[in-house]
Amino acid sequence: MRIHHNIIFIVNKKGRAKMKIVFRWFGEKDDHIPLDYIRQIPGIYGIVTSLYDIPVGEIWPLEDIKQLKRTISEYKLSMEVIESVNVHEDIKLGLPTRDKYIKNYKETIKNLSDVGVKVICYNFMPIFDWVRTELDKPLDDGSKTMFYEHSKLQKISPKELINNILGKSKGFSLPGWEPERLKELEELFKAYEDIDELKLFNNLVYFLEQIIPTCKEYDIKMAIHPDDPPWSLFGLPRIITSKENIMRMLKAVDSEYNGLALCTGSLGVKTDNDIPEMIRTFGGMGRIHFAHVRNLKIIGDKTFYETSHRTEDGSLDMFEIMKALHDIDFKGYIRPDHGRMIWGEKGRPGYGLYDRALGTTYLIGLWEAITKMKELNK
Ligand code: DNO
Repeated sequence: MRIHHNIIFIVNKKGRAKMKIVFRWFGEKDDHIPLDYIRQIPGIYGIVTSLYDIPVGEIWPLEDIKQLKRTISEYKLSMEVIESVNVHEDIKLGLPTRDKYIKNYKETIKNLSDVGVKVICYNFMPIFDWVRTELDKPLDDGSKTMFYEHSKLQKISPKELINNILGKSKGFSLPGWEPERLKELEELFKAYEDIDELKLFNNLVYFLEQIIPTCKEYDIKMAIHPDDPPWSLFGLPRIITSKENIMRMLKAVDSEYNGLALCTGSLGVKTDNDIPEMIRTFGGMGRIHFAHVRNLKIIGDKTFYETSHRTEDGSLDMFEIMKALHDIDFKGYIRPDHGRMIWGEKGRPGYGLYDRALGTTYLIGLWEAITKMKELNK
């Protein structure tokens, strides 16, 4: 009877856990992991993906979106989260041409709503997206992982960083490191010379003020991804790095459609970011629409590597993170995030199958345990 009761507690009418577990996939052409494998991971609800060959700023054609959805649906997986619809640099820079790109962004929102997309993940980081100094650092157990060392970054130029990273990508495209985005590096750095944090923030607010009414009309929630890592790189401003500036951004356009993709790994490398507390605050406001959950080990000042998802392996307490999500009754989308390369897998750095699948089952295990402990303690 008790077991029966607990099952009712954790699943909704359609028999799914309340949080929806999704898995990032890079499309048939560019992902070494078949959808058929992903659907075999216990508890997977859907796929998080993107149209990778549409240049940033252009409208995503409805037919291409439908095709992508058909491919994913064949495996009985949902496609309700897009990561990412990237924001054109002219919008971040606040150039007069931004209005054209914002108009296009709205068209893309409409087209995505047509196939049932519910959340768009995006970021507002100048030039670079996520940054690491090494993609395949060997760990003691023989696995390989991504590593960041700020002192090393300070000694190299942006160009050297790009060569190091793209040279190690094993032929896979890396999200945020699209060559066309990086080819005009010098001009871009010049354009950002007089953009400080406040100007960048104002440009973000301008963008949101324009698009949020469209999101509301088409029922698509925006989820901004925090800056990874959450500090300035090469003198470029970064503005989604802490509880205070995330709150400022949410308040500036105060709509549930203006939300957050809470990424534990991005925010968690700064020790004064209390992730469970952020989850309670922003989740309590109904503004976390998507969560990326992973662990990492801080080994020095602005120096860290990515670990397995397990609490003992890293610096973040995964139980506390999942408990905070549970306490706010999180019903949004959650995905395991970067994993190490294990068992000889050759794949896109951070996005192998095996370690992310292990991460998924670990998160599900924590969720189930928290649910049942709460029931027992009632
Ligand atoms: C890296 C990812 C990011 C993320 C974007 C969202 O692995 O977490 O590239 O997808 O910042 O726009």
